[in-house]
Amino acid sequence: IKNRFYEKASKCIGEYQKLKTEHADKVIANVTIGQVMTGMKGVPSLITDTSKLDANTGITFRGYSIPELREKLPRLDPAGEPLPEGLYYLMLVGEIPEQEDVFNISKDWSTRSHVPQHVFDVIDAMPKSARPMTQFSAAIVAMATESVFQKAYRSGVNKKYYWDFMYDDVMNLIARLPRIAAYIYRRNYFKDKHIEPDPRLDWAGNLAHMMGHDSDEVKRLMRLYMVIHADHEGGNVSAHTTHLVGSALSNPYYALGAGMLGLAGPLHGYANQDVINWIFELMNEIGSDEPTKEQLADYVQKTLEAGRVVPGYGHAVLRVTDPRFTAQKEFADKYITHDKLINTVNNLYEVVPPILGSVGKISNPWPNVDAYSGALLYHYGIKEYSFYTVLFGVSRALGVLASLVMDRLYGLPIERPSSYPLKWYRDKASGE
Ligand code: FAM
Repeated sequence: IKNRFYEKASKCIGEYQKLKTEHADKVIANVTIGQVMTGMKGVPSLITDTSKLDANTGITFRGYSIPELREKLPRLDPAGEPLPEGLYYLMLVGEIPEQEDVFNISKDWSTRSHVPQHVFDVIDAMPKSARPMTQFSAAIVAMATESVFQKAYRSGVNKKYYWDFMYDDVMNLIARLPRIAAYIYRRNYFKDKHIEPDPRLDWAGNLAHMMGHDSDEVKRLMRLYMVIHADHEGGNVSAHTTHLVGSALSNPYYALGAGMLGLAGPLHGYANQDVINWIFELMNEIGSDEPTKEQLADYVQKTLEAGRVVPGYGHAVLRVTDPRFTAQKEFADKYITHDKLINTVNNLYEVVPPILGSVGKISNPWPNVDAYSGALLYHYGIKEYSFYTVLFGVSRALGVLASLVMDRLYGLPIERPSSYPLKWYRDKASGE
C-alpha cells in the first residue's frame, strides 16, 4: 500500500508545484466581512484530497458517497458493514481496494498495535474523573516518544522523504488507537479489568472486543461507526487543527493530540454525548421515557429560550439531513425493533427541524451525525456516554492522518493566515 500510495500520489506533486508557481496570481474567491465574522465559512484555503463535503448531498470520500461505500467497500461477510481499513486505503490511494488489500492492512495494523507501557502509565497517573478525551489526547501525545518522523527530522533527513517517515508514524498511531481507547473505557467503567487484543480480529472488531462488547452486531455497528466518522473534508475543527499543527512539522502524535482536543468541544465531537445527556435531561424533566411529540416540541422550545443549542442539529456546511445520520437510522431500522431511546431520536427528527427552521437565524435545521450515534451505542450496551467522543476520535484519526501523509508528500508549507484588529475591518466596512 505504501508503494501504491506513492505511485499515485507522487503524480500530484508536480501539479501542486505548477499551481504554486505558474498560477499563483489567479484569483479564486473574494472574501467578505461576513465570512470572516462567521468563522471563515466558504473561504477556499485548504487542500484536502481524502473527502469533500457538499452542502446538499453530504460527504463523499474520493468521490464515493456513504451509500456507495456501504455497497462497494470490502466487508467480512456480505450482510455486514464495510471495513474501515478499506476506507483508509480509498482515502490514501484514491481507489476502492480489493478484499486482499483490506486484509493486509488489518494484519499490518495488528502487528503495529503494541502500545508502550509509559502510555498506559500516563493514563493511569490521571484521576478517573479526568474526562475520557483528556486521557485520550494525553495518551496520544505521550506516544510521541515513538515518532520516527521526529527522529528522521532531527537527523537531518532530506525533506523529500518526510512523507515516508510520516507514513510509518501514521500507520503505527492508527494501529494503536483502539487499544488506547479500550484501555480508557475499561479503566473508567470496568474497574481496570482490561481485555487483551485478539490479533485475528479486524481493527474495529477488535476495538469492540477490547471494550468488552463482543457480539457480531456490535462489531458491525463499530465498523459502520468507524467508516462514517472518518473524515469530513479539511475545514472542520479536528481536521483543520491536525493539519495546522502538522504544518509546523510537528510529529503526527502532537498534531492528532491537538486535533482531538478540538474534537472534544461541544460544538464539534462532544455533541455526540451532549445529545444523549440532553435526551435524558428531557425525559427526566418530562417524567417519561416515552415522551410524546408535543412534549418534545415544548422541550426544544425551552432549550432555545434558555439560550442553549439543540445538540445534534445544525451544521456549518450541510443544509440537509446528514447522510451519516441516515446510514445510522438505516442500521437501526434493520436491526432494532423496539427501543425507547431510538424511538425518541426518531420522533425528534420529526419535531426539531420545523422548530429550528422557524427561528430564522439557524442556517440548517436538520440533524447531523451526532443526533443518532449515541442512541445506537446505548442500545447495544455501550451506555457510558461520557466516552462517546473517544470513539469519534478513533475514527476521525483515519481521515486526518491520511491527509497528513499527503501534506508532507506535497511539501505543503507552514500555514499562516493574516489577522487584523477589529478596527481594520470596521474601516474596510466604511470604505476607508
Ligand atoms: N440549536 C440552537 N441554535 C442553533 C443551532 C442549534 N442546533 N444551530 C445553530 N444555531 C444558532 C447558532 O448558535 C447561531 O446563533 P448566534 O447567531 O446567536 O450565535 C445561529 O444559529 C447561526 O448559526 P449557523 O450559521 O446556523 O451555524 P454555525 O455554522 O455557526 O454552527 C453548529 C454550526 C454545528 C456549531 C451549530 O449548528 C450547533 O451549535 N449545533 C449544535 C451542536 C452540534 O450538534 N454540533 C455537532 C456538529 C457536528 F456535525 C460535528 O461536528 N460532529
